[in-house]
Amino acid sequence: MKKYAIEPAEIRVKRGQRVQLTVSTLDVQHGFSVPDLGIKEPVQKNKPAVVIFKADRAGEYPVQCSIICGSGHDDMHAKIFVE
Ligand SMILES: [Cu+2]
Repeated sequence: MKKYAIEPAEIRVKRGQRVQLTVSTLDVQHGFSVPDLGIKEPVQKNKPAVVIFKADRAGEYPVQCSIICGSGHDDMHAKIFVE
């Protein structure tokens, strides 16, 4: 994560599979949030967040930044595709 983007913008995973993501920030603190999966983890500089989840339903899950990080905060989006 960085001001103001989440990369990669598309993450594809398999339904029913345990997924582990390591999320880091290139600048300030951000928050890795996937509301539909119940994920909300602060991501601090030099302290990557490890997020583990399993999605049982196929579909698109929006990812956003949950910590106000500046003027472009609302532009921080990505999507998890569960296939
Ligand atoms: Cu942010």
